[in-house]
Amino acid sequence: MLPGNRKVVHAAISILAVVLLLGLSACQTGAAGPSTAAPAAGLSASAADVAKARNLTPDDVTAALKTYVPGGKYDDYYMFASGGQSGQVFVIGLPSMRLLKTIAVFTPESWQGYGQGEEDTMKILDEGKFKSNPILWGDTHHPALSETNGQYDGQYLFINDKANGRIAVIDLRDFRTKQIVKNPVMINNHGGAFVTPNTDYIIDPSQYAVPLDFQYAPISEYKEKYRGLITYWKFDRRKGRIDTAQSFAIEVPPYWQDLCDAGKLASDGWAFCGSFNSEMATGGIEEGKPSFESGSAQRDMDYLHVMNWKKAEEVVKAGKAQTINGMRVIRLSTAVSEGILYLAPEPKSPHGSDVTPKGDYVVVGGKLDPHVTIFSFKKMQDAIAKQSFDRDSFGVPVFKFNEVMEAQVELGLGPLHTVFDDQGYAYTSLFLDSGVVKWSLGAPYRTEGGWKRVEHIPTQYNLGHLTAVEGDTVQPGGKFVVALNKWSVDRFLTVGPLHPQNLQLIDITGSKMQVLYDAPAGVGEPHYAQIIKAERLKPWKVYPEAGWNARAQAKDPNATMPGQEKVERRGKTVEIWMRAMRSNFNPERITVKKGDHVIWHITNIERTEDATHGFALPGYNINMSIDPGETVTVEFDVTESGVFTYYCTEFCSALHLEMAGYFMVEP
Ligand code: CUK
Ligand code: CUA
Repeated sequence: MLPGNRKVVHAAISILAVVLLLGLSACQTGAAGPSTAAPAAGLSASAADVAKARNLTPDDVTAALKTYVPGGKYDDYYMFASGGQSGQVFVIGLPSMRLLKTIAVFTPESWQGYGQGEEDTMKILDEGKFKSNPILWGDTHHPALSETNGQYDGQYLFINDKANGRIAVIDLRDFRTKQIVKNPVMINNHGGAFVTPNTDYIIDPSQYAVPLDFQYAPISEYKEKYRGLITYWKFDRRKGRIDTAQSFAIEVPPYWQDLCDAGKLASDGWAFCGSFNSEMATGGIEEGKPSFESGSAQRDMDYLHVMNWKKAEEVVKAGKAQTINGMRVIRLSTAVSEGILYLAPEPKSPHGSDVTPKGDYVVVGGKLDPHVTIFSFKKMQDAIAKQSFDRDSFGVPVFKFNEVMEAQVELGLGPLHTVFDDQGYAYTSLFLDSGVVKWSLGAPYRTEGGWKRVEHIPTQYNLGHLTAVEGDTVQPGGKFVVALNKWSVDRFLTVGPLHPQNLQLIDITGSKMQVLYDAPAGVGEPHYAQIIKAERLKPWKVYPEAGWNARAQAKDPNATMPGQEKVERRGKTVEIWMRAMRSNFNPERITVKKGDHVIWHITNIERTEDATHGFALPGYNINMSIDPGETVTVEFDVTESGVFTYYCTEFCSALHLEMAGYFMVEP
């Protein structure tokens, strides 16, 4: 559609909205019956009747008009939301809030055939194992889109697994996971993934301090032996992979490091990570000692970690890091002596650490403080120049709070995370007060009224993160905020004691914020999400050529085109090259012996959009999805004899049920 036409349509919609609203208000005041509500050109005369019959208020109708995306029309934005304990990523369209896809990341997913036998996906999951323990789930928290010059570029998505200290790489050409890296030194993480402005690094801080390298030390040696670790995973954009050999980490004190954000523009080359157990509480509630909950909330201040990662990169290149289990680690003493690590006191169990669009300030929430605290990057630099510090008990320089703090804004109870719009406003989630607070940024963002609370809108309920359109980039997009709520008491039909999470879409364009839509997520707890303009992505509709290997993003050496189908036996190994198309596999009969080893390649030669085939082999825990153009491989030992029927699991044509074959295993 031409932009001009689009404007006309928008204007028409606004007129419709106004007409509808007028009609509705009239109905509600009883001035006019529904049947006399003025019909607008092209609008069914019964629309007002529908609204009345369904008990919709004028606000409901406006919200519906703002979010409804007719079938066949596309959403304007993609939202990538963490899937929490599901270990996956949700792809949601905005403004409709329709769930478009769940990307399988840390957890096997059978529709996509992820981790259900298909070799490459098994290898990806296997990369994420801890020593010899396979790990088949994750606790995803923070998705991070790749950036170029501080703006989302729509190429890659990264996400952390808090539970097991891992980061995954997703390629946004095919929305599939390509790599999982397990931190070789640290068992958990939390504050990742956050990318530097050109995606040189993915920042990944640990959460709960432990001895590095999975060593054992009694908790009585907490201060001496336990540590935090902030890892900088090097991303090789050309290969689309994290390069573990070029990555490094910084050892930090055993405060429980929390969320990070990368500096940008003014603060490019720096990173900021909060923490919340600077008390170094070690728990022991069972022995009558203070619990972690109370022990870690004793001091008035915890520490924002301020790191010069460009300097750290140089120090590593100069060979001053120590390699631990393959990871180059800058030891704490080196980080201090080289001027890599500083701390800024931050009030009361902080959470969130969000850099403003120009990179000049860092906003920190306080779970037990009604304020957000805004730190000035320039003031930090001044303090470093003047060497104006205190020291913590590890000798790390600690800025004087009043010398680096720019402002504090009282917002309400439990401020957590902050995102930004294009008008110089910030939006902060309030966990305890269950709402979003809009507040204004000071100069240079807004010339008048700076650093002031503007407006509060309630959400249902217990809001964790919130996200805004490109709201953590150098150029936020405005328009929408999404509140990612933890609880949804009484919002939806009851589905047992485990309620859905509630994602609420909020319009921020008007003079007052308006909740437009509740989108329950019944598959895991989204923590953070990012919203990107749809036009920034260039995803494939089918793989570039038939015989494509999705992991390598290249032609598969075992691609099997018509006429190339075959079965070969080499000793006890049987290798099959199979072709799939509507509506048959070739070959359709395969005979092996119990005790054989099978290597089975299947190529979907279809070039038609969405002509996906599945492949299920019962009894062997195998299900694959073979997307249009894709070649997949499965390998297994033939442990049971009998007659097995393989079939296509995707209803691909009228004769899809006939897309089947026999796998005969002789005793
Ligand atoms: S944390 Cu979940 S609400 Cu993991 Cu970002 Cu704050
Ligand atoms: Cu192919 Cu069903």
